[in-house]
Parts: sequence; C-alpha cells; structure tokens
Amino acid sequence: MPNLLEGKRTVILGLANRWSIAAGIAESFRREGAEIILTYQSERQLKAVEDLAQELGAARLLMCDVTKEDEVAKLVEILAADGKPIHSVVHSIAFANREDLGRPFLETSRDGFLLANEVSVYSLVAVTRALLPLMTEGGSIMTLSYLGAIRPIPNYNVMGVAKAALESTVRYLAMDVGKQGIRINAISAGPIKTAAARAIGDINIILDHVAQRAPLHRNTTQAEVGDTAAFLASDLSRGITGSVIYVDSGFHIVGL
Ligand code: IMJ
Repeated sequence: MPNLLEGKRTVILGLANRWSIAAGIAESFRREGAEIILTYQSERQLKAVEDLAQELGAARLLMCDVTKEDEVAKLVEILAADGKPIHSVVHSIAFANREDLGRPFLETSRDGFLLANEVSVYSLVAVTRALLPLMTEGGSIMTLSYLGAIRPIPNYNVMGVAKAALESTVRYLAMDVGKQGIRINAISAGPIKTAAARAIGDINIILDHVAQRAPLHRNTTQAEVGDTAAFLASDLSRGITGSVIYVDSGFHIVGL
C-alpha cells in the first residue's frame, strides 16, 4: 500500500545516528510520502545527523533537548511559523546513567532514578503538551518501549521502571488527547543493535537468545519498527490508542 502518509507532517524526536530507531522510522515515513521534521539532542550529534537527515529526505533538522522547556518551546515556535499542522509525533528518546545499567537495581540512586524518568518519561508529557496546539487536524503520537517495562531483564534496571512509567503515561495521555482526535501508543521493540544497545556489554548474547527463542526466530530490525510506526501514524490504525504494540518477533509471548 503506497503513500500511506501522503500529506502528513511528522516530527521525529531522538535521531542520534544511522542506527537509531528514529532513522528507521524516518525511512518508512519517507517511503510513505510523509513530510519529515527531525530533531536531535545537542551539537554533539549534529555532525552525525546532518548528512543523514538529507539522505532521509527530512524537510527540517532541528536541535531540541527535551529536558529543556525553552528548547521545546522554541521547536514549537519554529514549527508554528510554518503555518501548517502536525499530524504525527514520534518520541524515540531514553537515557539512564551508565552505572545504573550495570549494578543491582537495588543500588539505584535517587538522582539516577529521577534522571532516567525525566529524560525517558516526562519528556513525552512535555512534548505532547507542547505540540498539541499544532495538531489541529487530529493525529498520532508514539513512543518506544521495551519488554523490560513488564518483565525484569538483567541490567535494564531503572530503564525498566522508566519504561513501565512510560507505558502508563501513554494510557493517561490517551485519555486526555482522545477528544481532540489524537491517538497515542507505544511500540515495544525487540532488542536492536543501536548505539544505546551497543553500550551494554552483552547485547550480542541477548540478540542471539531472542533469535533462537522467538516465534519468528530472528531479530527485530529498525525497518520493522519503522513500518509499524507508519501504520500507527496512518489512518489504518484509527481505532488504536493507549496500546503497547510489540514488534519483537513475538518474543514477549514465550514462556520457556
Ligand atoms: C539497555 C540496558 C540494559 C539491557 C538492555 C538495554 N537490553 C536492551 C537495551 C537488553 C535491548 C537497549 N534498550 C532497550 C534501551 O532502552 C537502552 C537505553 C539506554 C542505553 C544507555 C547506554 C548508554 C548510557 N545510557 C543509556 N541510557 C539508556 O550511558
């Protein structure tokens, strides 16, 4: 089904490099004819994302650190000046302190807990509230989660607790934005070798484990997540809100 997203204007937050899930999503959206606005966190990412944004056919590449209220406001200001509505928003952002993804969860500091939740969870609330006034024709918001939200995964720790809060946040936001014809969902992706996953030591072991045990006997790709995101951004998913959709080769159903 070609051009699922023709005439739709999309903001994708969280592009870091070409392995980013955000890049896979942008690629699917581009194929389906969407106009794409990409955001990245800071100057540090700029070199890695400027060529990439062009390759992905992005109409705009804007810096936005979602923990900074003024940067979120600036993003909205720039987009509002275009005088065109936004139809979908993709939130593909998470962060926890490295040391909290290694030692026992029990050792998580107050600051580490708050940081993970500020960056990975509250940012969805902030971005949703800020972009809502531009979503005048209704639309679709989505975020990325992981199985560690509902089942303890070794070392995922504070990120798992943050993803649980993120999935709950999706449900509460769904109640608030539904009356404006806006849907919000989460995609729970299987493990993918992104920079965020590479940073953990045993990602290859986890990837092999999933490929051996999952019903589809393979790992999840950015393209698979991108295509589900395109579905969620399109009118084909118009009856779906507040959901967590698993794009994980079916791994989450496996009991033993
Ligand atoms: C991350 C940590 C522990 C186990 C993990 C992951 N598994 C997977 C991930 C099994 C698949 C990747 N993932 C789903 C994430 O959400 C990663 C988030 C993340 C990664 C880092 C690494 C570098 C850093 N902070 C981070 N914060 C969040 O400093």
